Amino acid sequence: MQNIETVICYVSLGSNEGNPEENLNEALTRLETYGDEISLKAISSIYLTEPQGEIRDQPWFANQMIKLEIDAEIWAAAGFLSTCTAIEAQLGRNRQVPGGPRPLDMDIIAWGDVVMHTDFLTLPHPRARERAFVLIPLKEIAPDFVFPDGTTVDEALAAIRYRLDGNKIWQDS
Ligand code: PH2
Ligand code: MG
Ligand code: MG
Repeated sequence: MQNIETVICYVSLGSNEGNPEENLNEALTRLETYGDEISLKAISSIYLTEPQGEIRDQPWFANQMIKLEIDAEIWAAAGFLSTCTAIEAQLGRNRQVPGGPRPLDMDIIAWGDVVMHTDFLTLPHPRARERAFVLIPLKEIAPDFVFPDGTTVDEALAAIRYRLDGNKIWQDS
């Protein structure tokens, strides 16, 4: 029997324009129906999160983490990234305001334990471990997740200041 090489990939979904929950569900549907080479293994709850980064004055985000198993003989991380970019565009994303409101953002957080840095893709995601809106949904579906340098999700969360109340996340930083 053929031994198919697969890779486990974590993708953070975010939306704060249009109907955020509908946009996240639409992204999941598009991934689920993409083809045999992508299989959805786990889906976190949706969290409502305070905007982080340069632009704080924008609507709160709906954020979610998903775990995918991907046929690594077909896909390299860069190829899968262009699939994510295509789905973002299908949901109406235009890149006119960097860091501004968007109907859908899909960020590859980790691709197996690959560590890479190029102009268009850095793995693991360079800001993942500073962001409660990434770490808390990640912890929900992968409590034992460890970054390639050995940092656990709990250690990353212990290093930042955040507040979690039900499905709401605030972060002081
Ligand atoms: N994404 C950003 C910038 N800031 N803040 C929250 N809470 N959630 C996001 O997904 C997010 C953000 C850029 O991609
Ligand atoms: Mg992002
Ligand atoms: Mg992005």
